[in-house]
Amino acid sequence: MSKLRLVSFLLSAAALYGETGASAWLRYAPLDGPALTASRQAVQPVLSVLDSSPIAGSARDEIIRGIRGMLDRVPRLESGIPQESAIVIGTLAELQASAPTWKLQKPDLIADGYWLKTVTVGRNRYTVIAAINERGLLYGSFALLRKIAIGEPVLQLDELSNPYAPVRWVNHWDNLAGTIERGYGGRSIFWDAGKVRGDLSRVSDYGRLLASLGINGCSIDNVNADPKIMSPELAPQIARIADAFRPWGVRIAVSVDFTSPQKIGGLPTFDPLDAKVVEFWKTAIDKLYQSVPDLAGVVMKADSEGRQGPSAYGRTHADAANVVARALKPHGGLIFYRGFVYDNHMDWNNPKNDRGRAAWDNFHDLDGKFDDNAVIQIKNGPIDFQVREAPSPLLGTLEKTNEALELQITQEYFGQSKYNVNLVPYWKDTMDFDMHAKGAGTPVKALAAGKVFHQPNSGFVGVSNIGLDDNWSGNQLSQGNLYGFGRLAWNPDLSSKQIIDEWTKLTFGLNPKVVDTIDAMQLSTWKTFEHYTGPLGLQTLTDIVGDHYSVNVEASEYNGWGQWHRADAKGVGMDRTVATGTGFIGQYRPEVAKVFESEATTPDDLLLFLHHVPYTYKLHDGKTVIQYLYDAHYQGVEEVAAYVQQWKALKGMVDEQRYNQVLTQLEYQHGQAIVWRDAVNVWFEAASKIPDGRGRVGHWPGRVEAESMTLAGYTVQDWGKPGIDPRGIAKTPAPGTRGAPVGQPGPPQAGAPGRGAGGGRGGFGASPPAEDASGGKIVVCTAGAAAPCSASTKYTGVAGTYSLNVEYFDTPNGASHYRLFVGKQVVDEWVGDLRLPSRRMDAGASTRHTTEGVALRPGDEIRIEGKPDGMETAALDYLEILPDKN
Ligand code: GCW
Repeated sequence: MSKLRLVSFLLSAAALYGETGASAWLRYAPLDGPALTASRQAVQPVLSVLDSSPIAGSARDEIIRGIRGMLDRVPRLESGIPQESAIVIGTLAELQASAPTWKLQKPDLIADGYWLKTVTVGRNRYTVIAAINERGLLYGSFALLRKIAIGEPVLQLDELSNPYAPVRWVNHWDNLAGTIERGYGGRSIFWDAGKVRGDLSRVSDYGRLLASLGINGCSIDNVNADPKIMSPELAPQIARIADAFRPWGVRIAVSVDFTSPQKIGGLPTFDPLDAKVVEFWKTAIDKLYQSVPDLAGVVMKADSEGRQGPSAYGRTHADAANVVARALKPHGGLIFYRGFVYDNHMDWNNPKNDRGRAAWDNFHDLDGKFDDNAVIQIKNGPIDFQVREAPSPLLGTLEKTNEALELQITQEYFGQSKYNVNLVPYWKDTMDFDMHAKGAGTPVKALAAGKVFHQPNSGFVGVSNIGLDDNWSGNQLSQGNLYGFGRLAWNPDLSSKQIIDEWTKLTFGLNPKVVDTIDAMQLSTWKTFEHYTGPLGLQTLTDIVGDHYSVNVEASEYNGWGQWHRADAKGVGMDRTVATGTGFIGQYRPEVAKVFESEATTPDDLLLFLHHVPYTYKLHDGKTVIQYLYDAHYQGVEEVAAYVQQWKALKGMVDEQRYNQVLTQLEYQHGQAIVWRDAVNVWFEAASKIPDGRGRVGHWPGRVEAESMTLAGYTVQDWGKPGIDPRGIAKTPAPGTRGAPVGQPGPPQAGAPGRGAGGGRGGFGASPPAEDASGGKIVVCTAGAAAPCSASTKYTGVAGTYSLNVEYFDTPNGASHYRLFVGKQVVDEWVGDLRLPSRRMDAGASTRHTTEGVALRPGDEIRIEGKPDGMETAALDYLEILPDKN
């Protein structure tokens, strides 16, 4: 074995033992078998790079790194056109100059696009990576390496790939302090304690990941912008970030605060039409360009969620965007002005009020009034990245204005970094939706890319999900969402299957069993999540005034945030029809509106997003809405349970470290899916008074409620009766009490988990909803760590081997210690020290610990001992004794 082979053998053995995930999809793991033979035959270990730019330098280094890793060969660098088979990287102009006889021409190639072409001259075969600009060379190099890594043939190439849209950006909601709003992958790679980090090596690594997907822009600070981002002392620091990204062809942008003229400029006003304000923006932007000459532009959130905007002076969003656009124009910069503008103090009693209308109401009249370097950045749905929304009608409305589709890669409403939800099928669903903006055949993707109305500065923006965590995104699987966003931004015509399959192979290798299992799982996770969180367009029934994570059916109601689902005793759903509802449906083009206006033609999965129907309303297959809700939640749980089993079957085929991490994640998700199922189903059964036709809701086999066990030290806490908040059933409340003091939700706190108090029974400070606890009660141990509490029960079933599930509450303010006994024997012990998003004892803190293979005989005493820690009370919800599956 050569030395190099030995090294790579050792490396791959180590890889099977443990990978951190830091290499993400750029692992360049050694190939073997036919894939290795074929690629070695096709790819020459000789490389010549005709272009001398730093970006082409990145391409060169990447090719060397990739071939070394995958093919166990160290490419030899040559210049010009080698007289032997080689990989040749160069722009078309350079290729034509160096190899005129090859006559390489590709008129269709556009900026950033690439052409992989095999040229055969005599016995020499050249693998050519051609482009018309440097970025294209880099993107083409990554594309070639991707093909090799996933085992595609590269012997005879003739592949042109152009980007679908010029704008392929990520936004970061990173605060200058280093926290990240809605970030679940650790702290910011850019910022710390108000400054740019000293060590920006992770920024370079990130630039490489972005470049591998063709992402060409990145905004580096929160859209809830700190005015200090424009302060002169930060400019040279920001320049360091731009320097770290530049070799990867990623240009930076900054999010700016609309009140900067006042807060940073010291002016008495920030009126966009005031001459001094105009001057401020010009000078401030000029200064930024002195430090970052290739700044891509700025992002702006104004008049939204407590941020000030042009309405303060009676000006329009066009006035606001244009004043900055004009300052950017001489430098070629763009402003992304966010379409996410709505009133978060709406009266929830008024059935005509609808947050869903807001983007369109605010912007459609302004079409044509924005400068040509202003882009309206529009979220995919009209509400806010919920599990399923109809596409924002504004996407199909603007004809004379650049627009960009904003997608959220970070899983704010999708279980954050705790659940496995691959968002690619969800995004595809929106992108492929035909808006009929100019007759049939105008899908969202084409509109967003400016193809329909010929807007040149359009495309896709994703709110990124990465931080300093080793694995970037807080868990191994969420990396697939950044990958998927990038691939879709490059080519939204790729299928979900293709994108997920690539990602799986790049991330977990080519073993067919591994690939098939992970592909199938990732393709289905969005629908699974929908099943157990918010089916039929009900959206996510999550704690929208709190952590955006825990189940909390009523948190959306009785407050001004407008994420209402209006479930009451008789029915559920938002009536958004023109005929009787908010009129939202009228914002679509007539062909789409016609389908949505009628319940009968509305697809079932959007029914409750668009209509209010009785619980007994029959879906297209004849099932009632209420029964579907029950069934879907059971189905979701079964699907997650199946993921656990499927993953277990991969033991030994995935490196141990990632195998264990993913298994823990899926098992946790399974427990949470049960919490969601029970809370939602119990709530709807209580509200509708229609029992589950299959008799499952409220009847949980094998469950022993903690409050019914024999308690020593533990005391019972009663969370009340599940069901509709009294505000929801009050027929004629006293004047002035309706919709009133629900605690004015404040603007979102940077880096904070929620939106402050308020809302249904979900706000911080309020007690958790009763349905968050099985049976509405839990037990808590307030005795302190010195005196552990215990809850015991006598087993009365038949003898056999069982799984014991203990449902307990894991809050962030302590690490309680648990022991599980059968008789005198300790059969398991664990510590409640997960870092969960939930900040209090509620459904989000409710956690399941499973002990498998426990032999039980009638009469055995099962005892749970809980030792509290810090503020955590070793609280228990229930014990469940289920026949062992194994
Ligand atoms: O959904 C909301 C998030 C806020 C975010 C806002 C936005 C950056 O909860 O955290 O603020 O969207 O998109 O501006």
